[in-house]
Parts: sequence; C-alpha cells; structure tokens
Amino acid sequence: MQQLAKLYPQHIEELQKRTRNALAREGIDGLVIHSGQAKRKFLDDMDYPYTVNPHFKAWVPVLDNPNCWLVVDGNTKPKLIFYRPKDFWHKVPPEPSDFWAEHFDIVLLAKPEQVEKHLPFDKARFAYIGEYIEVAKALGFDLVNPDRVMHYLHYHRAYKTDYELACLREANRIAVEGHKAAKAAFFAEKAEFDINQDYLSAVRLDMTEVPYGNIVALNQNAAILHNMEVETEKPDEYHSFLIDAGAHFHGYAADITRTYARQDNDFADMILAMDQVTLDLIDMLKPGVPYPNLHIEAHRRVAELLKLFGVVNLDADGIVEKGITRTFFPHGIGHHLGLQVHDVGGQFADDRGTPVPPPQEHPFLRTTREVEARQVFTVEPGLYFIDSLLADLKATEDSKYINWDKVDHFRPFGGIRIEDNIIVHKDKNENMTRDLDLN
Ligand SMILES: [Mn+2]
Repeated sequence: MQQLAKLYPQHIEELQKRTRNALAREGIDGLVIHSGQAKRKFLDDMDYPYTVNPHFKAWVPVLDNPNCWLVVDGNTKPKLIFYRPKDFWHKVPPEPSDFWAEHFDIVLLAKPEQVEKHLPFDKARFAYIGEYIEVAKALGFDLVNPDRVMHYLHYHRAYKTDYELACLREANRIAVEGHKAAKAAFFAEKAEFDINQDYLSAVRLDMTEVPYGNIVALNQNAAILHNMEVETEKPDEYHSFLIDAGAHFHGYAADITRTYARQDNDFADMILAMDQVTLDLIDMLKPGVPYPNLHIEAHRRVAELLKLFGVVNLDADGIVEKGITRTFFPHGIGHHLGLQVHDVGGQFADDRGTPVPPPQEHPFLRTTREVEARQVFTVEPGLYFIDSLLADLKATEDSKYINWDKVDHFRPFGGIRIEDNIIVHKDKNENMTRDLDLN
C-alpha cells in the first residue's frame, strides 16, 4: 500500500498530461467523467450488478460507488464529486481517506439529481465521458464521448504507469491464489461448481465482482471456449480440467488460464508441449514486433503439435497452408490487459485512432498494433477438439489428412489453453504469472 501511495502521484500526473493533449485535440476546456449509475431490471425493483466506467476508475480506485463524477482539465487539481447518500437500506461508502484522496478536491453528493450545481457552468466547453447519454443531454452536454478524445485516451492507455503495473502484479497475485485452490479442488475430484466456489473463496470475490465470468471446465467441457455454466454434479471420470479465471486489484485485471490432466498420459504430454508454446511466444514479445506475428507463429506451433501427436497426417507447413489449424485453434492469441480484461486500443495505429484491422484469415485477433515497452498483454495459445468445428472439417476435402481415431481419442479431454500475463519492458519481459510460481 505504501508503494502504491508513492507511485500514485506520477500516475495522476500522466493522466493530467493525457487529458491536456486530448483536450487540445478537441479544442475544449475539460472532461466530466461519470462513474455510472444503477440500472434497474425490467419490471423489477432490483438493479443489475454495477460496473464502473473504466475512465473513472483510471483516476480513482473506487469500483462500487455509482453517481460519482470527476471534473478534469489537465492542469488544476481534479474535482471528485463523491456520492454519499443518506440511506438506511444500503451500506453508505465512507468519506474518502485512502492514499488517493488528497489528490482531489472532493465534494460530497447526497442526491444524484443534485450534481448539476457541482458541474462546470459552461457545458459547451466540456465533454461528458460515460455511458448515460440521456443524463448527459439532460445536463446540457453536447459533446458526449467525442471520438478524438476517446481515441487519444484509448491509444495511450496501452502504456501503463508504474502505479498501474503494481496494481496488475497484485491482481495476478490474487488470481494465482485462486488458481492454486482450483487446481487442488480438481485433483480432489470436486464438481465444476465446487471448484469454482473454491476459486472465488481464495480470491475473495463473488461471481459479480470477478473481472469476467470464470471458465471452469472438466473433461469435454474444456472444448467449450466460454464454458460459463458450471455443472453442479461430479462427472463419472476425471480426464482434464481447464480454468480461465481472473481477479482485479484497484480496478486492474488479471486473466489467467491453466489446463491440467488427471492422469499421466499423452494428453498430459500435449499440455506440456503447449506450455512450451506459450513460453516461446512470450519470448517473441519485444518492442517493435507487430503483435499479429505471435498469432501467426502460434498457428505454426499448433500445426507442429498436430503432426507430432498424430492428429494430422501432413507436415506443419501443409497443415497451416490448408488452414487446418483454425479448427483446433479458433481464437486470438491474446490481447492488451489493464483496466479492462480486453483492454481498448489494441487495433489502433496511432492516437488519432487510425485502425489496424486484423489479418483477413484471423478476424478474431483483438490486438494488431506494434508491441512497445510498458504495454501489458495476455498470451494464450489453445488447442481444442471442438465437435462442431471438427464436423465442419470432416465435410471438407481436407478430411483425408485427419487421423479421426486420434481425434476421437482426444475428444474426452476437451482442449488446452495456457495463458500468462506479461509486462513488456525495454530490455526484458516480465511474466507476472510465472513469477508467482504458477506452473
Ligand atoms: Mn484472455
């Protein structure tokens, strides 16, 4: 905590600088950033779980308080309008006193509708940044999430401050605690539901608080890329376990995946081989490298394994050339990580938002921009046996290259994904996940 307090002023200084530059692009005086507000369920008197505006939590690590506002101009001390209702039904947040509080002029807001008196008078000189466009209009803002401002901020968000890197390391530390608990639960042969409970318990977050829905998959369910519906019953046999689950710290996310085999067999060997693929791809992350190079190399490496394990009777080049790897590895190799799990700005060439579209044959790739120092990525190659995609492949000419007996042998294991979180430094990579002894 002391370290965070030390790093935080420089973080605010950097956000101030980015704000100044973004405002100059747009020719306005400031930004009004709305944390968000409660969203009522249809015909109900309860709200959906609340998710804070990432532009708000970039400044203030307050994740659970709607109806807050920031007024920033890049020069003067930012103003925080902090919601503190009189409410005997719900828990009222305490007055801010954490390490970050002294960096803001704080005013307390008792009723959401009273915010106007705290906002700048001349709305034409300010832009609203947030989700609630009708609120912005009602308050008199014409500029709502203007492209030039958003593109500038989103592009620069890829470069993490030292404060952000500290938060991301801590998020990894928390998530790794969860992964260790989940691994133990798998080897104790618990049901998906109970493995998930052990994970949540270890990270001290509930299902609405984790940065994305945990993927907890036993056996063939590991072939469902987003297996979010955990089974409450135990399976008859235990073959494999895939878990993709994160955590967050002060609003910064971890996103980690591991795959385990229950027995020592050729699927266990395949996991080891994929683990090496993950590590080798991470070695490719260097300033100046286009991120899609990793994706293309991942397909080559998956092809080698398909050949090595006797799944496809072609050499690796032939497997890639015919596009067969896309049946077995149908998602992107990774993404930027930060305030959001799939952090923004991955497909920008510059801070004007010039797009870098993904290669035509890899439309799912979320990250296309060049790798630079201070950027943080996931690297997550996969190899799966997915019934629907395999059926498509079977219906093509290329079916004759596939050893279908081997495919059927591996189907009950579902698949493999191994995902680490990496900070790119000028002269080295920092694998936040492995540094914590999660193998
Ligand atoms: Mn990921």
